[in-house]
Amino acid sequence: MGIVGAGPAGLTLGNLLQQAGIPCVVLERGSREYIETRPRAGVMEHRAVQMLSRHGLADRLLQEADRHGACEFRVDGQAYEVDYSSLYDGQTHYVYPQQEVVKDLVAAFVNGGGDVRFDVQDVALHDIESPAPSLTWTTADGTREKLDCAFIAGADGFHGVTRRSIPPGAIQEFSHQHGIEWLSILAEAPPSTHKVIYALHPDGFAGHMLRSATVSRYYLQVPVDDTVDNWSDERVWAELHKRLALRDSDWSLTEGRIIEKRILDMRSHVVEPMNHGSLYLLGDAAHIITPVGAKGMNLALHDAEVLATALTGYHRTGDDTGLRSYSEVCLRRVWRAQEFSQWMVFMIHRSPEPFLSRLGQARLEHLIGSGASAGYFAQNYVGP
Ligand code: RFL
Repeated sequence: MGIVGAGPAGLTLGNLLQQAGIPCVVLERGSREYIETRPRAGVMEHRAVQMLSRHGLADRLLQEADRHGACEFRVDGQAYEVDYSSLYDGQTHYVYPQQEVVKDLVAAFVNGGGDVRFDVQDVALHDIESPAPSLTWTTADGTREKLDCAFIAGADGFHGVTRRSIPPGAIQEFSHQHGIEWLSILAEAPPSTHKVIYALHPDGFAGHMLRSATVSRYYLQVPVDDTVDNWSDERVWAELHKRLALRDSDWSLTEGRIIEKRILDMRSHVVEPMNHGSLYLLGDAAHIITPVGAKGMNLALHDAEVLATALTGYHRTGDDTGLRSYSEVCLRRVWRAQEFSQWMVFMIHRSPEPFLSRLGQARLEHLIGSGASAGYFAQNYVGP
């Protein structure tokens, strides 16, 4: 098995295959240090954590992660809490930075004898429509190497090489630009809240996400085509203070050193089917979703589990039922997550079209005021 990409998807797959005794090699463009320090996600669904735990991959996570069962919507300076855990069997999110997930997965894989090649360049896929595909790449010292495999897993993210190796027309690509842009900010600041905050403000959405005791993530909706250069640290904090402010409350936002600022492309993209010949795509290589609802890494982990189960079944008995249904099983969850994310995007952003803006407001009022709507939110937010 050749796996391209050592992100959460590729490394989870690698670990599960290794545990099943299926030999695999993971090819990663970055260094080990790069992947272990790349901050991205932080919110994990309970099912994803249970899956990692079943495979002995969540020991540190279970010790260190915070658990969250409520979030807060702020509208016109008023706070509304939604206790989604109590609405969904007591299930909670786990807050654990993605780079820590990656660190744990690399350690488990390498300590178990796993083969990861870091710093590889120019990965190329060959004969993916045959039962004997291969991968070639250039090592850090310039040597070209080759791996013959039975299957290739494309876990190299949205901009990777594997999806682009599929001939045009063999897969269908669904893409949607949400017409919204966020500035994503990571700061060395302790969280100013115990729960995620979604603030709706006339100047645009603002979010306060939790990552760790010393680092927090924030989001600001910014005009489409805005650039990071327009956002000095002072302007970022001023805007966050303004949009997150509460009336009649002594709540305040704690500032810290900003360590990352980037514009987020609020785009969704899904590939159907998620396999072609001997190539199976997983995680962001097959689908991306807006960060609203915190689903991307969770979907990546689900894909990895489904693919590992299918490959293990095939390896043990020659039964390819799991491989044939891989794409369908994953896509059902992917589309459900896309629908939920879109539902939330619509609710927490004010549209330039006044009618749509009022519909979004009505959706939020329904969520805050109705048990049925809150139940839908809870189930999809914490993970179906
Ligand atoms: P990754 O993590 O992008 O890993 C792909 C790996 O492949 C390598 N690679 C290559 N290697 C070899 N050859 C090539 N040609 C290669 N091209 C790329 C890369 O170096 C990398 O190591 O994909 P994967 O594994 O599918 O994981 C997906 C997640 O990273 C992603 O969905 C999440 O980060 C999305 N996301 C969130 N997901 C959640 O579930 N919960 C969250 O709270 C959450 N918050 C977020 C997020 C994404 C964000 N950004 C940056 C878009 C917050 C943010 C700000």
